[in-house]
Amino acid sequence: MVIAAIDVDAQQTFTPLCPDELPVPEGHHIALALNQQAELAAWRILTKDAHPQNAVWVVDSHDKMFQPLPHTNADMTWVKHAVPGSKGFEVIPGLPKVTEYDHVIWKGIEPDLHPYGACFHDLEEKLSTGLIEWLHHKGVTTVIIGGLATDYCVKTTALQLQSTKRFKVIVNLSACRGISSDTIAESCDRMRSAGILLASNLDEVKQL
Ligand code: VGL
Repeated sequence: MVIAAIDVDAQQTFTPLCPDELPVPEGHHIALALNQQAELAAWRILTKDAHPQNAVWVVDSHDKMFQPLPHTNADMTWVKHAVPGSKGFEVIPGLPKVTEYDHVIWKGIEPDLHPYGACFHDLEEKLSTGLIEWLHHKGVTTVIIGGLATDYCVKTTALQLQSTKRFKVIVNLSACRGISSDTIAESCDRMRSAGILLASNLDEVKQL
């Protein structure tokens, strides 16, 4: 068994440390759980949102979010977040430096793309980021996923990896936080029915 641990978008933009961006309640409290799951793994991967501030999906206030953007490769509007060079782009306190990871994926760098999953640059899932190929090349058999947010990028990354049928995919919920309890519950149902293993804590991860 070769395990990889993936820290999905564990960035300050998705925490209360950046209230004007996309704060996920308690998003800054997952560093310890991410570090602990990484101890089980041979490889540790970080994914980071990296968005230009003038992306096509950017709106200037939170109440204009979630508006559909038809005919684009961004499904809806969001406020500016995870702009390289800003505080929100940085990983949450307590995580290793970027250079200490074995592999890093930056996503959403193009102004007209807003992917959620870490495996593809586009929503149609045609342009691989290389993550699936990297894991395969390293002989990875099991991936343990944590990060932000459970109901968006964690869910989509887990579903993309699961659909390859190449890996056992475990989502460690103690190392994740999500935006709202309704969408977290829906996301968990969706992941479970896709065959993804959901663990509520590290002990459960070890038993899977
Ligand atoms: C995310 C909403 C918008 C995430 C990214 O990382 O889960 N959520 N952009």
